[in-house]
Amino acid sequence: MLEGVIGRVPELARRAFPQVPVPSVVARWLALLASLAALWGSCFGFDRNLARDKLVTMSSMCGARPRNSPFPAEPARLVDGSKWREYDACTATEHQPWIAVDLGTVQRIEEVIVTGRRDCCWGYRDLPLALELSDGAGSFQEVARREQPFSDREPWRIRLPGARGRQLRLRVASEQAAKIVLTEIEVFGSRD
Ligand SMILES: [Ca+2]
Repeated sequence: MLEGVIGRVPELARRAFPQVPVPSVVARWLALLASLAALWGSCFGFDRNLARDKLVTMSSMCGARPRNSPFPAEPARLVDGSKWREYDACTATEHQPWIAVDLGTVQRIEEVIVTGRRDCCWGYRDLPLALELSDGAGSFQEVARREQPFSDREPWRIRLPGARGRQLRLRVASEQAAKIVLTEIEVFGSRD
């Protein structure tokens, strides 16, 4: 985020003061500063998707294949960074289905973004959806709950300042038969 703000300063300056040229040496220094900010962020793990390519487990799998994808729906596609398919993984219809992501170690978590399916059926048999955290050694604790439908265009964004955890689990907290259909799960924070 910091990189993007700093990197846009020359452009914003030109828009605000079109008659005043931004010296190239200033632009170079700002670009260098943006690079250092990016390096600093990557070193400390800020603004990084901690869930990318991590282990995903599910209570069951639906066995379906999205219409616009040559690949079957499968757990690993929920953390592949891709959101162009109709959906990437789905559970069977069952009692309280769940999908979990193991970050490998306990991490500081700032935000979780859950991207829903693209094609249809938002909120159909997948609500209320609970987000739960675990340190990997104990039980899961619920930290957020979604009662309203969400999709690929309007994902579920959960701010969790100060949260820590190793495993995240999405579970339908309903006594009715349910299923979860998602496209991507992203977790932003930093390593301890
Ligand atoms: Ca995906």
